[in-house]
Amino acid sequence: MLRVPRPPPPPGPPRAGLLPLALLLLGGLGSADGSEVNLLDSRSVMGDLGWIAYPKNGWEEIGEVDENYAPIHTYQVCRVMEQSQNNWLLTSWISNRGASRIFVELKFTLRDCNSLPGGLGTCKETFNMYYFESDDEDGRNVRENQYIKIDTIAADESFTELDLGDRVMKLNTEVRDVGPLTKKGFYLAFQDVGACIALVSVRVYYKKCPVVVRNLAIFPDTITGADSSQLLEVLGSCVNHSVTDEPPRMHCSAEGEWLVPIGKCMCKAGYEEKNNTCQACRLGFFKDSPQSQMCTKCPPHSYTREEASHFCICEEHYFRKETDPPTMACTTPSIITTVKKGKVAKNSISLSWQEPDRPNGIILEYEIKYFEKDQETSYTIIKSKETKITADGLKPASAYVFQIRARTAAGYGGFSRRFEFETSPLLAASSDQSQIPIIAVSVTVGVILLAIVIGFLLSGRRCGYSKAKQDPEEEKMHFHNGHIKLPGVRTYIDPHTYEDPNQAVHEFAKEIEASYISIERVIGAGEFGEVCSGRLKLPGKRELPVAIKTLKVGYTEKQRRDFLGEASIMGQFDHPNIIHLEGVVTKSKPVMIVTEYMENGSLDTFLKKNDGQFTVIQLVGMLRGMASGMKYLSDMGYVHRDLAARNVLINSNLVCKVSDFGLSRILEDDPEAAYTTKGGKIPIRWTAPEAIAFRKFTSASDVWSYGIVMWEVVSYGERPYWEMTNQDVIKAVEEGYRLPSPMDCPAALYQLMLNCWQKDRNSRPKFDEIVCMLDKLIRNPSSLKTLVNASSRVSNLLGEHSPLGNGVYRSVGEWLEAIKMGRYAEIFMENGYSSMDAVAQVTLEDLRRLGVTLVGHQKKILNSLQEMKVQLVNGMVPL
Ligand code: ACK
Repeated sequence: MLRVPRPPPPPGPPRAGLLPLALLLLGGLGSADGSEVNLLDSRSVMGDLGWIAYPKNGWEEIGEVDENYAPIHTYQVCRVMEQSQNNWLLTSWISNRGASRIFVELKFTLRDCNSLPGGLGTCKETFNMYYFESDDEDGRNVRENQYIKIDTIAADESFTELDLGDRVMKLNTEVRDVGPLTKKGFYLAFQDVGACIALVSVRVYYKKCPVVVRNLAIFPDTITGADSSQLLEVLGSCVNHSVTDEPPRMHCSAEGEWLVPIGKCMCKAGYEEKNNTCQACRLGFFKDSPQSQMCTKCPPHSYTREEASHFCICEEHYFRKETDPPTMACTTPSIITTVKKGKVAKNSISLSWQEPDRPNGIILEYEIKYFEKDQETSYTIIKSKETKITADGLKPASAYVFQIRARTAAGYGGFSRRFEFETSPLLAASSDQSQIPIIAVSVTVGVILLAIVIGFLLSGRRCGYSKAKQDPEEEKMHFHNGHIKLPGVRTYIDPHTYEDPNQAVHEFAKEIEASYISIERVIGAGEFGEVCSGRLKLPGKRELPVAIKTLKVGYTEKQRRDFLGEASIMGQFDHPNIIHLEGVVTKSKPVMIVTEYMENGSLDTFLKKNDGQFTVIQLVGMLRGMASGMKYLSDMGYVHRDLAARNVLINSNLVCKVSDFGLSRILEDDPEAAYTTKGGKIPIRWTAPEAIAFRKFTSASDVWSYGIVMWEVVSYGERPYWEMTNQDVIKAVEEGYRLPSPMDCPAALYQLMLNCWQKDRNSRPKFDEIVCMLDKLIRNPSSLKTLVNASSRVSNLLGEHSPLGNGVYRSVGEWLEAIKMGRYAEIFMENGYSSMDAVAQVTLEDLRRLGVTLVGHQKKILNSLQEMKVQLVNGMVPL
């Protein structure tokens, strides 16, 4: 607000009206800050102030208005030349609004007496301020001596005539406090005793500590205490959705400042602190108690239905015990708590347990893990549908640790606590008889061993395979360092059955610290990132060359899952012809899968590079290794689906190992992942017709693929079906055509290939039979000397006596009929051409001799034979 400047003062006796008001403004008039509450501010009163001045010739109000015509309430008095001045100015009643200590801020100018010519005798440079307390407005007319003096007010700066001329003047500001006040209000009075004063503004206020939220408690506006050193203790009240055991406190100082907070409120369950308020936990988050700081994400298998949740509800079929903290994941069945020891023998312990109280769905099976005490890295898992098992094959007088968990449709529950039981001692008899049982045991063990060896040899000779006798309700797997150890009924566990893929990877793969790995060079590109070679040095182990598959940066969660899925599969296998997983790096980036290093890389490339370089026995050795690895996988119940030479690795000793256990292929089982012909996920040339047609992937379809790999090996990496399109391959195979024998292929091997490609998958050999057959060939190398030669290839082509005896043209008559030359059938038969084998040798001379004299007929017959030969040479053999 800009005030209208007054004109310069006229000469003559000085009057307070000579004040340079414009300058007053420059000095600033001040205002209440946040902790001051005005009770009166003369500058902001628009109408009459209602103040009383007496005697009449004392204080006078200057009738100025500002540019907005608002009155400027300035009182002045300047009776400096006269004796005995006693001029009073009384304010109107001022309510103290409950404050017991108030402040009065005066802004005024005061004339320097020395600058007054001749006025020195009577001129004063101070004035007095008084107050009088009253509960109402009727108390103003009391006697002067009833007013209580607050102070004599002197000016810090007084002005002279010169200042007036220069229009330079400083405004004085003086503040006095008054208290304690005991009534509802008061008057102020200003007494002039002969000074030249202009009272520009009077502001009366009290101080308060303003409302504040501290430690989640609201502390209200608090008027400071009556005493200037008093601290008022104030109780806070908790903000919405917060609680406390003991109300928090703070202290309000006389200056209107909050000091020394004590105690705090906490956001109640379901709410968390944000910007001094308590906000509801979002959906999917919870906070179980005021003591918890923040809302946390619902643990696995739980959710919230509403905001501000105290806990998360378990998903259907998932469960959390009442005694479990709400931060605990919901699991499937509740945990088995009671396990009882049954019969204990030297080598076995029988156990039984109670079904969990709340199995949370039908229990499909129990998994019993046990190991010799302190030997946890080597453990056995038995699966049982009953609530009892007998663990056998144990050591006498040894302690074993058992843990049991249940599985429902929703997955596995947690393992029970550990139960420890001991087998009986080996010798129960007294010491003097001890030799007898030892001898007896030795003899028995000897006999058993002999029986095992004989049994093994016999079974080897028969090329047979028999699973260990076992309770059909039980499955048993042995693990060592996380790897399945001994044969028996072994089962591959699909990582998809794990709700949390990370759990699967950590169950089957060892976590390796990245610092133990040194990467040397990039050796190729994998589906998810680069493949490198390097070295692995685990503490206390010797350094190993390794291959390192990396997951490229910027991967999606699904890619990470699929990438590590391979490790979860590979980690379950332990076989010399299956690529061995050393471990994974998941705790740092890049995520890596570390496997044994195979010096010669992938088999297809290796064979192409070394065309014709190996003996047949070496090739059969490679095939035998792969068959053995595949037998292991099929025994585990694992179907590879992508067996091909490119997915087999070969090391410097020419040992072949099956590799590539990517998860994505298995996703084909997902009805959503439809089979596509456009370079889709099914490797057509290697895949059995039933797998292509209706996705019947089995170990028998792996056998088909194995036959194709045999063909790739013997042909040193030739591409199956050459450049034929996938569609043509599907059609030809459906119509019964098969790949021809590679050049110089031992007949026995080609026979085996054809067997693998039987349309009826049940007629295909099993991997154990393949291993057996290849072993026989290796033991008897001369059996590999008979090669499939051109004529036998034609013989195969023509069917009747083909290795499978199942040709397209089942008789000479049928063939001749097919080419409309049926009239010669009899002559052919009469002349000894009764089989397609024999017909395959027919020449033009033979035809003439047979009486086929028409050149057109000769051509037709010979062309048909030639066509079949060309088909053969081009690769297709009709079965
Ligand atoms: O034919 P390669 O040299 O053999 O090129 C591929 C490449 O990485 C991409 O897969 C090679 N490779 C994969 N795993 C291994 C391994 N364990 N040892 C050696 N080379 C490997 C493969």
